[in-house]
Amino acid sequence: MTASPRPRFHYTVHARDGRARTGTLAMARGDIATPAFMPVGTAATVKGMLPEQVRATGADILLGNTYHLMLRPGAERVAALGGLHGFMNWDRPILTDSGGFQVMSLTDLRKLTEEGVTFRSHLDGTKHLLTPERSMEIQRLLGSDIVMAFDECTPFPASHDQARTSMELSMRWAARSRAGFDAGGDHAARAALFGIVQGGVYEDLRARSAEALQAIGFDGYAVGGLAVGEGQDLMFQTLDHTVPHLPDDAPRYLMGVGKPDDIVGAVCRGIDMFDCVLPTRSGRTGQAFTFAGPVTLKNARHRDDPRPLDPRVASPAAAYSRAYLHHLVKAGEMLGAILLTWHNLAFYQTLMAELRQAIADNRLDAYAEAFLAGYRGGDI
Ligand code: PRF
Repeated sequence: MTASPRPRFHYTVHARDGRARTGTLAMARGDIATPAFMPVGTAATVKGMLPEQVRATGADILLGNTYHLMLRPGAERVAALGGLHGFMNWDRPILTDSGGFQVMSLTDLRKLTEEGVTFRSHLDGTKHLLTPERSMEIQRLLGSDIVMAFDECTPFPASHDQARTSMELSMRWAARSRAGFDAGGDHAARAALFGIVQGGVYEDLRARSAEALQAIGFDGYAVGGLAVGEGQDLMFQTLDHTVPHLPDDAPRYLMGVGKPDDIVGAVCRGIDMFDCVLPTRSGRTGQAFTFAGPVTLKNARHRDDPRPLDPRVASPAAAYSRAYLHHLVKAGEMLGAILLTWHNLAFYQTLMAELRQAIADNRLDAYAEAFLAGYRGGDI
């Protein structure tokens, strides 16, 4: 008997609780347990962590960025070196963002046309053009497992008219992304393509965007254009009216979210995948996430505290006192950033595992309520 080959992309829902689901996304490079949190590895590294250490926190998949990697070290160079997986020594799935969002948030002097976005590099000022076709080519050269369509993240606030024009452009770019991805030969046969719903906070536009994407057909559906300043209430409202327009049998990904309480609320509203720089970036700036809320380690109150950060979170940081972590952060020691990054990634993965279990046990509402009470009312 030969082992059956792994699927290109197969999503199985194991259990449901309200709108939430827990499942397995099976891909050629491995399984992804959902709801999933994807650590961000923008520059072909999750800052401060070895890939096997990131894996040990429970991560099944990483996020990489078209924008950063096209500028440095260059997509063609990564391809010549065997792709992003070999380059960074991570053999499990990688999802890559398509670049438009990063162009808009990291560069000035950019120009948006029907064709795509012209911009100057934030590194050296060189001029570049990113189009749906080039974004698909770069993500193919990187060897991405989950490719994101090229979109415009509509800024907040935006009038209905602005949000409609922007969403319609993203939908035309989604069709060009589909065609560009499908022309990718071998890579298209191994990888998956996700569409991105836009439409600002407007219910009719979100519904039209979700329908336009399904008419094109994607493996998964992302909700973009949220966590851009609208606030949690409006983000949750927008999810409440967007998720019902998405197919039930495909994974749903909320891009760039978020804080632990954002994730819990979005899982309750039917989201399956997340990414955010928060655990890694906060780790480098001395902030730790715990089930009793965030802890700012620079604060003098931790100077003599012998307790570890959080008894529920297993990571090498658990061997150290808050007093020691406070000292490392105050002294600007590298180890402080490493330990806090590790702890934060372990915290996020512990939260995801607990959410998956709560859905499987049909007690998600009670779990979410207890989580929020602890997280918002915590004594730290
Ligand atoms: N589009 C893309 N990437 C993103 C976003 C988006 O709207 C967001 C919005 N939160 C984060 N990352 N392509």
